[in-house]
Amino acid sequence: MKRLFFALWPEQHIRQQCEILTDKLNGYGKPVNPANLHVTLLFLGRISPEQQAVLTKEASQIPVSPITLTFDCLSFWKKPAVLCLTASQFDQNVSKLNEILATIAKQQGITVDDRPFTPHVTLLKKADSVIDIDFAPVLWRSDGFCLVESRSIANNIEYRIIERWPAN
Ligand code: 2AM
Repeated sequence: MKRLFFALWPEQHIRQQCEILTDKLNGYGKPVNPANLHVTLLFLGRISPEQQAVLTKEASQIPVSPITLTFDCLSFWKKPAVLCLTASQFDQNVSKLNEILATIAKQQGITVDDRPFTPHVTLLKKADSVIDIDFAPVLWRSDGFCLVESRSIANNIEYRIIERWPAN
């Protein structure tokens, strides 16, 4: 069994922009390792090899359009205690992709988060307050999506891309 999720993975310059912003937030929480920055499309949880094989096959058949997200807000989410980048408006292609992936996952008996999908990039964990700073919006262009494995190694979280599907 592997702990898996679907995600948008940033190009290097987007990762760097997020990293610069995270540095500005120094002292407000625990920064996410820059190598781990991403937009979760759908969290799957523990998945068997059989489920993974079906998910991979189905995902490869999804028509994928390029996605552009403008992350122009910093949001503090009290319950998970995170500070993340969010978008005041966003490309409906990303919501469509989330919906299709959720449908595929449910067909495999996987329980998925049914709350409305909000694309975001978690920058700080263990955050405890709203932060009001000026920053240049992060333009996140994505030419595809990935299936990613999450592993806990010596108290650190490590993500490994298992498969990538480019936009058509
Ligand atoms: P995030 O997207 O808000 O940062 C891998 O664990 C990723 O899936 C994390 O980035 C995490 O949060 C997201 N995620 C969504 N739901 C989750 C859950 N129930 N448990 C763990 N991670 C979850």
